[in-house]
Amino acid sequence: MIDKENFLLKSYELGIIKFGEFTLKSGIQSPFYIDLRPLASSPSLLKELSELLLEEIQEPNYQLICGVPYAALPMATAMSLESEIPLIIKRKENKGYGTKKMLEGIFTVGQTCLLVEDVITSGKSLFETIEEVEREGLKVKDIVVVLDREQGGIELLNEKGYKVHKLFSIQNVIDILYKNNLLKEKEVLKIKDFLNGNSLAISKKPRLKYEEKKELQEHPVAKKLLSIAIEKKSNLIASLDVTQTSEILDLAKKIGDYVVAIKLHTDILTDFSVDYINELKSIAQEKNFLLFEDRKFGDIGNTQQLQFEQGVYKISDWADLITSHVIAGENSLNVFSENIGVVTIAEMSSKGTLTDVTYKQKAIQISEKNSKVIGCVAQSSLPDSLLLFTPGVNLDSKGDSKGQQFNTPEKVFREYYTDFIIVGRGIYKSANPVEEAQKYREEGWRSYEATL
Ligand code: 5BU
Repeated sequence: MIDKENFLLKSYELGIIKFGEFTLKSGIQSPFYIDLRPLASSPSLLKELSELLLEEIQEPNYQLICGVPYAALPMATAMSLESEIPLIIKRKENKGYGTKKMLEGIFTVGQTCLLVEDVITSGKSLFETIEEVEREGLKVKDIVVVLDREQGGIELLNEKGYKVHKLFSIQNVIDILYKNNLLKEKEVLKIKDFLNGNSLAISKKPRLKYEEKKELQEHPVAKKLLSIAIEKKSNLIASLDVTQTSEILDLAKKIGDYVVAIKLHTDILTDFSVDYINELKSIAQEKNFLLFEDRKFGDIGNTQQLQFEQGVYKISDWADLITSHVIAGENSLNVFSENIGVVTIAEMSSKGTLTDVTYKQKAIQISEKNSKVIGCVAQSSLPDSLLLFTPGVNLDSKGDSKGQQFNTPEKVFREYYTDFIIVGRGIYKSANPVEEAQKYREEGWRSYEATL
């Protein structure tokens, strides 16, 4: 058996995939470019490839092999030699003289033909080949492709009843290259953004407006948060990481008009009380902002439930939004109540965080599946269905001595298409928190509008 990963790594050395900025035939800007033709320059790799492709079809049921011109022709030839199943050749254009045949080779009506394709994107060239082959009275059941760009082609073919077998998807390729240190995390993120249809600078696709996001969201807290953003022209969440309830109440009154939510770490308070929470709730109501408890749950479901509902703080009684890690797996999120918006932590802002690309992808998968989750904390873009909350935002500092890394509002909107900026010390530590809150609100809104 040939090792697929090993095959890919050897092929990569031939330059079959390049990373950078490329304009595809369709005019789309892509962060990678694939050309499998150089494989034919290595007979040993071409032979390995043919064996891998033949192995993909567990129950061979074909009497002919045909490659989609041109890149798959040597592959189909090698498969024919390997399997001793005859090859037929599809012309790209007819000869213009003689027989005008589009298929060359010896075959009889009713035979089944395996199609071979190098890279599948929309499936257009495959559909053309299928049409020609079927017009000659042959049947197509199985199709084998080396690489799926994951842009919908396979689904279209499946819908029409063709069975598509793929050796690699672009995600597989990226994961393998990343694992082998051949791609940097930043490049991986760029490519995954592109594949998520969420590409930023790369495709120049405009971001969704808050109004459009509101339509996409089912959760009432997400809708409410977006409504406040639209109404106040603000995407600012102030993180009031102070230790006295009086400081929070004072700041909340002063800056409440400029924020969509106030984020809290209730467990750092030295004088928590139910009266304090009631007062904060009434300020929130009056000033129209939500209460966001940054509890970062990270335990098994049963413990999280106790931490959420019990103890001194009884978070479930008053929070509109909470943060939770997904480290304990998807079921650990089931304990939060329906009326609270869960924001999962997909990626942290601190230097050396363990939330790498793979972790983030898995966190997104869990978050997308769970109806209680309205979005994620992250430092890069997310699928449109999730709201993006970005902490580590400061206009005057690049970081602190304890690992925090700061970006400007402008950068996180331009590069990640964030939805909400979370600002802590930039506001509560400043000499004039009201002025700063106004400044971050304006800067955040201006940066959001610039990306539309
Ligand atoms: P700062 O003072 O602006 O650094 O405060 C940032 C806040 O966001 C603070 O409450 C952190 O606990 C919180 N935070 C963060 O900074 N980075 C993260 O990745 C996550 C939360 Br998750």
